[in-house]
Amino acid sequence: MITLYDLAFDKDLRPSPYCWRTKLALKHKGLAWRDEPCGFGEKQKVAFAGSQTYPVIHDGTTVVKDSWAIAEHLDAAYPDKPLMPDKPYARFVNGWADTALNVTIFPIVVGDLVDRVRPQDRDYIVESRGKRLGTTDFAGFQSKAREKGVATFRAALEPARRVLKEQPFLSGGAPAYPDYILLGSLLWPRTISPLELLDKDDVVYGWRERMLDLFDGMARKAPAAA
Ligand SMILES: N[C@@H](CCC(=O)N[C@@H](CS)C(=O)NCC(=O)O)C(=O)O
Repeated sequence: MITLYDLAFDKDLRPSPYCWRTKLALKHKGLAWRDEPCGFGEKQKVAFAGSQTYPVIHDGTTVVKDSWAIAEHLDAAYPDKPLMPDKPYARFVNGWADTALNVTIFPIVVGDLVDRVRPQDRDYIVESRGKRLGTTDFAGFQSKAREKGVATFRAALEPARRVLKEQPFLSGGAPAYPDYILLGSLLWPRTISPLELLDKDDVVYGWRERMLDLFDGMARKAPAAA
């Protein structure tokens, strides 16, 4: 049985875009897992993997940290239903989401995110994210960032839009890891912020609807921010 160490917020919200990649990849493979929710202050739970971040999986005797390494492991260990039939394309989407997309999401939801961490993780998140932003006025920072940030985020989605105008999923006629990467990024704000980031007319909105329906609506049913 696989154990997944997944980042948990207050009220058991599960926002981590990287953990979402792994959960969707496991579902794609039809694999069941044991869920181990972990707070920011519970890194001792993943110390056995030498990791400071989530996700981590324990699969039999194999320990894997980092969502990309986990996807590679799953394709090697469970070759049916490949996650990455076109690995260079998947690697490109992974890098695009990490460096061009997630960075545009963080400033526009950081206040909502800080409000929803577990109470025992609040000091850690205030200190670590405060250092990153140069302020602990997260609400003020978020409000200022939204003035231009939503448009910046939507512009960053343009590469996906161009693909989704031609085909129903980033991976073609059916979803695969590139789609799970992008959905993970969009589930992050959906889980911790009431802000709707997508316009209903956006082709990405329609794609997200199809993705939310996958696996018996797993992502749609996941607790989201009120
Ligand atoms: N490259 C890593 C990134 C993982 C990552 O940054 N996870 C965040 C949650 S979204 C984390 O665990 N952060 C811990 C912290 O900030 O202390 C991956 O793809 O798994």
